[in-house]
Amino acid sequence: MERLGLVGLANSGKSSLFNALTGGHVSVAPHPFSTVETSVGVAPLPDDRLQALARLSHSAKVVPAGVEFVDIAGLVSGSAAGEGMGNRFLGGIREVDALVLVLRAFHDDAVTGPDDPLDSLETLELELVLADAASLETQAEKRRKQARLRKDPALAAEADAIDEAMAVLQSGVPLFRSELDTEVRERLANSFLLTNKPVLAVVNAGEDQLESFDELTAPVAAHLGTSGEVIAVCVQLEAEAAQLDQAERAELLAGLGLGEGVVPKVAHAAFHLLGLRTFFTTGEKETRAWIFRAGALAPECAGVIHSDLQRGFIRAEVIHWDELVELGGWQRAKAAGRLRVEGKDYPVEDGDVLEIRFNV
Ligand SMILES: Nc1nc2c(ncn2[C@@H]2O[C@H](COP(=O)(O)OP(=O)(O)O)[C@@H](O)[C@H]2O)c(=O)[nH]1
Ligand SMILES: [Mg+2]
Repeated sequence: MERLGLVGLANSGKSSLFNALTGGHVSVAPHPFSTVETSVGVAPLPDDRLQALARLSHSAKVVPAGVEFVDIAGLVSGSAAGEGMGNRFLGGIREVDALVLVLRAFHDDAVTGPDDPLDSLETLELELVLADAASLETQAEKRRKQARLRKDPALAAEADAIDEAMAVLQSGVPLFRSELDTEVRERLANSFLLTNKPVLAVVNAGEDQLESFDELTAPVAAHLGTSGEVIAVCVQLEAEAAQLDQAERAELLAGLGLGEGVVPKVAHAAFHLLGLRTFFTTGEKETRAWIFRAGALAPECAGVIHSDLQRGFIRAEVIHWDELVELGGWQRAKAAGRLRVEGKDYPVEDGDVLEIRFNV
């Protein structure tokens, strides 16, 4: 499953956001290093299309898609130089697919740490930049040596990309905010750099800041430009709401003018950041959302359900979810001749409902 890492300064609200996203129960405390262990949890992706399909099929079960989040300890200013717990624990997020930068805006004298989102972002960027620069330090030379030995131009190109990245990092700029070509950034994939990942910023607002979401996000949005989306969330409130049953939660959040809450928006933004799409399977047993990468072909999508379905893939019967709902169900769609039969080279689209024919 695709994974996002939560990064932020100590006490920015990462563990609280993790709990709000995953309904988990990670210990949350006003202690800079309360999160020593790395936690991984799945955030379900709310999707109205699922409910519509489930009603149609009288499904006994509904299974939403999910994205994984990783919660690690917080950075403090100077982590790269060994302050706090140092930055060792960043290893826990080297291999995630994207980062969520958690930036504190809430004021609370009882909770130490900075509470200006833009300041926090700048400190955070610097620590990540220093961590990346340190991990790249000896790599360009190693690649060049390997390139010579193996006469491999791809390794030489990688060494050049590392040099380019190093120059950017040395100017204090994280790669996600740099002007490096996508091609260069792709060549750095083997280096597992923290700042070479797509980012999404979450500004953690206090309950007394519900009216000022726009003012709180504006400076961060200006700083990130097109490099990343910014969403304001009152994390603590939504983490508490996540512990309630659905009706109580809806009442609490709607009462505060937060609609269904902002956390689902964070999960959706994360999903899009990763270039992911959803297809569905539906029947009496269950209606389920499955995740695939934009552009994936039918057999690969079948493989998301089960490897046998990919191995023995024959064809897929396909219809877009809204057409299926409009026609009133699978049998009616079939009778109306509206189910398409697609082969191995069909690029699945977001919102497709699939039935896979296979033989193993
Ligand atoms: N007042 C207030 N406190 C919060 C808010 N969000 C988090 N906190 C508190 O800040 C402390 C640190 O939160 P935590 O999620 O553990 O931060 P982490 O260190 O980034 O994982 C906890 O005591 C939380 O209750 C908020 O929106 N308002
Ligand atoms: Mg924590």
